[in-house]
Amino acid sequence: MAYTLVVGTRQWSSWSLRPFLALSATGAPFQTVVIRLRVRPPAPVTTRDLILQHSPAGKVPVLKIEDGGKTQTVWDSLAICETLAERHPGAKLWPDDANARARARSLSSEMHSGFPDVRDQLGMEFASTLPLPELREDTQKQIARLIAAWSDALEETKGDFLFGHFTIADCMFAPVVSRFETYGVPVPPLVRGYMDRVLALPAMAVWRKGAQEEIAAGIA
Ligand SMILES: N[C@@H](CCC(=O)N[C@@H](CS)C(=O)NCC(=O)O)C(=O)O
Repeated sequence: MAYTLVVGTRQWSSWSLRPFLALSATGAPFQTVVIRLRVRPPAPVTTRDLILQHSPAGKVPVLKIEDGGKTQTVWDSLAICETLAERHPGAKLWPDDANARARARSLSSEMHSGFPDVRDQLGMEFASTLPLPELREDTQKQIARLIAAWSDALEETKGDFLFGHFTIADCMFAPVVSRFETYGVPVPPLVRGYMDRVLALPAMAVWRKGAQEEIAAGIA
């Protein structure tokens, strides 16, 4: 059995970071294939051309699972995380408690389908520090919701991560942690502590090194 995770430019690909963290948390060995984002026509080979070689959906991340001579392709960040949780129960990628698991799934789905203004105004620039732009009212409301959601979970579980130990909910929010760090979004101490623990994860350091290399190579 072998895993290959196809991701986008690490400086920018917030969706790719999520399953990268989940896969890293399983402890399973895997290979990472990086596709350069934002290569558009008239380039002879575009980002889209390259992604279509891996998935008909035309988006990264994509997980390829080679098992017994067959290759299973899984695409979309949350579907990949769910698949990893099923395949690696020992990694406890979801909380054990059914109520906590339902909350973790709700928060993960809320992130997956929401916060459009935060994503638009505070684009992920993983290894950079940038000035905070003037925030629209909707962006401010979404930031307040993120801080409230994280604070509620941290107060309830009193753990290092949203549901005590590291779960898919933390993977789903890690790109937002990165955005808050990049743009210096003001946060209360409880959230600051959470952000520091996410930023200090070994897998985040691996991702950061990749993003720094992309910047140095002039491709991000
Ligand atoms: N809902 C998808 C979103 C994936 C997505 O939008 N990925 C972007 C990169 S972060 C992409 O592949 N863009 C294709 C392109 O730039 O051509 C997921 O959760 O995986």
